[in-house]
This record gives sequence, C-alpha cells and structure tokens, in this order.
Amino acid sequence: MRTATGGAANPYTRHRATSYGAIVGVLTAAVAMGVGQLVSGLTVRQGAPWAVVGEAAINLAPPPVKNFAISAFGSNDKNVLVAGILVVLAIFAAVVGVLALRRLAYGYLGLVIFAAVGVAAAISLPKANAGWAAPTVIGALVAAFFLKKLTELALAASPTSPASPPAPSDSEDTPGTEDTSAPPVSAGASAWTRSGAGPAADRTDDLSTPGDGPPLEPWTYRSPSRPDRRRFLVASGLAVGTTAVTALAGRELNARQSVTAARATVHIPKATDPAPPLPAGVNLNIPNLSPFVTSNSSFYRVDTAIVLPQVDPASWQLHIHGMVDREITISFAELLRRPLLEHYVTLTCVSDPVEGPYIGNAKWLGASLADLIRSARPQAGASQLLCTSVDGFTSGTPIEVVLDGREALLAVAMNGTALPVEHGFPARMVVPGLYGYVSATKWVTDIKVTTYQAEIAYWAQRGWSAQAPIKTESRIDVPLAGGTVKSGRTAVAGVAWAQHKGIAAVEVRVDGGSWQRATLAAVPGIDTWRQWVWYWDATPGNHTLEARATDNTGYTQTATQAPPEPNGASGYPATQVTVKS
Ligand SMILES: Nc1nc2c(c(=O)[nH]1)N[C@H]1C(S)=C(S)[C@@H](COP(=O)(O)O)O[C@H]1N2
Ligand SMILES: [Mo]
Repeated sequence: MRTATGGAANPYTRHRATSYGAIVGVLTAAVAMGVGQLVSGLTVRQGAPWAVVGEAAINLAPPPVKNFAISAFGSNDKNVLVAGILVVLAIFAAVVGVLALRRLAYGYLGLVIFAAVGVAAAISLPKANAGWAAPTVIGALVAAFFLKKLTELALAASPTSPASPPAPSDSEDTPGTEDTSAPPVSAGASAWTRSGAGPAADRTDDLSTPGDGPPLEPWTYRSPSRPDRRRFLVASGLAVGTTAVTALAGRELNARQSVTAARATVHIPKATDPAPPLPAGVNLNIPNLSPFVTSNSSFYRVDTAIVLPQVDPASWQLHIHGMVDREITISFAELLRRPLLEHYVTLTCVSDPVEGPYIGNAKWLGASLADLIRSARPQAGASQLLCTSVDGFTSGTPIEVVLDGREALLAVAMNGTALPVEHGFPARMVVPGLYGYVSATKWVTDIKVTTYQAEIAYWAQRGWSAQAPIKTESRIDVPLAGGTVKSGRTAVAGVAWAQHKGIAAVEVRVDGGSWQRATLAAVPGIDTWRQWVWYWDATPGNHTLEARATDNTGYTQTATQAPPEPNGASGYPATQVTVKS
C-alpha cells in the first residue's frame, strides 16, 4: 500500500509542478518583453529589451565571434542572434519560474537579473540615454505583478496544492536542506491523499464530489480542483493577452516613426556630373556569374543595427567639426543643392572571406566628400575623419585618401533610387578603395576631423586595423563550388577587384598546373570589380580550380592565406568541381 510521503516523491506530481513553474516563468518573461516593447514605442523608440540586448551583444562580441556569426549565418546573423536571445531568456525564465514556485523571492530575483541585463545593455549603447532603461524596468515591474499572481494560482492549481494535507516533515523546505527535487515551497503536501480525509474533504469542488464519476478509492491520486486550474488558465490567458497586445502596440508605435513614407516622397535631383553609360561588355552574360551591377535588393548588408535607424530627411543634419577652421552644418535640402556626382564603386566588407559574398557594386550618387571637407578648412596635422552615424557607429577614414582626388561621396542614392533604409538613408559615405568599416558610414550625421592618435573608431577599438585599404582579390563564381560539370569546353568565370587601382589581369590554374590568362570584361573605371572568364577543356575526374588577380600597380594577389581580421582576408580562391564525361 502506498503511503503519503510528499508530492515530490511521485515523479508524476513533481513533473506537473515543474511544468507549472516553467509556464509561470515563461509567461512572466513574455509579459516583461511585451510591456518593454510597448514602453519603448511610447518613449525612446527602438529600445525594446530584445533589441538593446542584441545590439549590446554585437558591440561586445570579439572579432572571432563576429566573424563566426557572419560566416555561419550571413545576412541572417541578426535574426539568429535575436532568436538565440529569446531562447536563452525562455530557458532562464523557465528555471526561475520553477524556483519561484518554491520561493517567490527567487522569482523576483530572476526579474531583477532580467532588468539588470536589460538596463546595462541599454545604457551601454552609444545612442542611448538614461531613458532607455525605462522599457526593461517598467516591463519587469508589470511582470512582477503577474509573477506573484501566477505563482499563487499555480500553487493552488498544481497537484501538490497547499490546500492538500500539510507536508510530512521530511519534505519541508527548510534552509540548508534544499534539493532541486524538493516540492514547491508551500506545497510540500501530498497529492496522494486519502480521499474524504483531512482538509481535502472540505473542498466541495474536489473531483470526489458525487456526480463527478465513481467515488475515489482511498489513497487514490487526487487531481487538483477544476476551478483552481481554471483560475490559473484564465490568468495565463491574461498574461498571453497582455503580451500580445503590448508587443503589437509597441511594434505599431515603433513603426510609426518609419521613414519609408518619407523616403518614397524624397526627390533626388539628377546628377550634375552623371556617370557615362556603361561600356558594352561589362557583363559577360555567363549564367551564375555575379552581374556587374548588384541590385539594391541583393546588395550585402553589414552593420551593427538590430533595429534599422529611421532618420527623417527633414531633420537630418551633417555636422563637420574638430580640427577645422570653419565648422559646417548641412541639411538634407542643402546637400541635394550641391553638385551631385554619379560613380560606380564596389563596396567590400573586411569580414568577407576568400570566396565570400560581402561585396557588391552599385552606381552611387552624392556630393563630393572632399569638397565638403575642404570647405570646412581642415587644419594641418589632421589624419582621420571620425564619421559617426545616428546610432553611434564610427568609422575612421584617412583624410588624405578622401582628399586625393578619388570620387569619395556623401551618397544619397544607390542605383537610381534614394538610399534604401538598410543602406544608410538619407546619407552615407562611399570611398573607393577602403573597406566599409573604415569608410562607408551609413546614416552618417557627424564628421570629426581629428587624428588616429586622438580617436579610435568602432572596429579599431575591437582589434581591427585602424586603416584598411581593400586587398586585391578575385572570386570564382562559375562553376559553382562543389558542383558537377560536363567534360569539354567549360566557362570558369568570376569577378576580381582592386578598387582605385584597377584589375590588369586574372589567371586561372587547374590542379596546381600552370597559370592561364583569363579574358577580362569591360569596366567603366578603376573603382569597381571586373568580370573575367577562362574557357577550360574539362576532363573527367575531380579538379581544383584556382584564380589570382593582378592590379594595375603590377601587384599580384598573394597566395598567403589570411583570415579577415585584422585587415582583410587573402589567398587564392579555390573551387572543387567534379567533371563527368
Ligand atoms: N552606421 C553604420 N554604418 C556602417 C556600418 C555599421 O555597422 N553602422 N558597417 C560598415 C561596414 S563594416 C560595411 S562593410 C558597410 C556595408 O555597407 P552596406 O550594408 O550598405 O553593404 O557599411 C559600413 N557602414
Ligand atoms: Mo564591413
């Protein structure tokens, strides 16, 4: 015969209590996140707890982690990060919820930890002020109320209900004798209770009530009462509803400040100095070869923003200051009245591995950055333009590169449309020849003329080189890596780049054999990538294709393999193919 030994002794009841705790925890966290999102929509905007924690995580991630995230998840890296944050939060919340059923203080402690992480993340962001703490703090306070209610109701509803007979002393939750398999704090009682005996008998709603089926045998498992469970369900529903309503309302409020509509009505003037029509033959028209111009929708995107900055062109200003004789502040309307140049430039990310996708070529329209800087009359000794975006990201661009005559732009349009929001609307920098992190600040609002000694830009603070010209490189697009081709004449094709030097030659070799000259496509200038093709008489078997580019200075890309950090990947691109007869 069974004896009453405390609910925890029964794996079934223990399991049930754990489930209740986990539900309480996850619901509490959900309420905190929803309310946080609403408060962010009402106050600071963009400061939802998941967003600030995500952005703080990006800022804290050391270069190898950043590289891993980019290479493993590509442009999805931020979705993966947010999903990861939510999963970690859910697990944390579930554990805290289980503990909260043993002692409510553990639940409150969990909320304090939640709030501390959120507040620390928020105030760590350069764009944030103290008000950014509000979403997490208010979210946690509202969640505390739900935690208390849900915990009480869960205890009443779970199989080890406090309404059951008092706990045997051996399962009492006394300090120092805690163990994780112990029952909930105020619920040490047995669910295996003698039907009709003890306090349970007073419960008119007990399942043993006549009419609810056959009378229970003595020492039969007593299910928690229906009304108790219903109350818990109703409260859970309220928590879910609160989460949904607040999260959606918060999203709506945040969306109201979207600049999509403003962007649609912006009128970008025609170029004063248009790009000449592209020469015939920039595209070799080989299937799977990257097109010469990358469309805006397929252009790679790399930045530290989880929530895209929404910058109203009506209030946008660029401030140029620091080591200058004449500070300048320019509005968007004034920027559009300046002479606008149009120029094809290939942007490249320093995180692009050999054969990687973080490179794209577009036609940019913008004001001359050199003219703007010159009109501020930079002082002798200045070496760096510290360019800051509205979200606090900084790039450090060498001033002599911007002033050396290349078409460095404060760009307002990309491939004939206003800059897409994810590419820096309303204005960004584009400097041919420099990796994006030292030159291509999106949503740029501030340029400080300074020195490399005085100021260290965002990625340089994280171990990347302060100055980073783009390395001469090539990529094999065709045949597809790991693919199978038919024997006979086969196109081996790709792109090569050496921005602001220009590509002079590309060579290909098969299985480490002698280098063969590829045919180069036409290019409009020296600031873009260049397509190339070499026709191979493919023989059956497995083969390795490699390529290397030589730029107009006579430099041939190095065979030495280097990872992206600290100043760009190097090495020959290599593609394995299987040739079938
Ligand atoms: N505001 C802001 N600008 C930024 C960045 C950023 O994180 N924030 N990343 C830079 C990096 S590392 C690169 S490679 C380019 C990428 O530009 P794209 O996203 O338009 O391709 O933007 C640069 N400008
Ligand atoms: Mo980058």
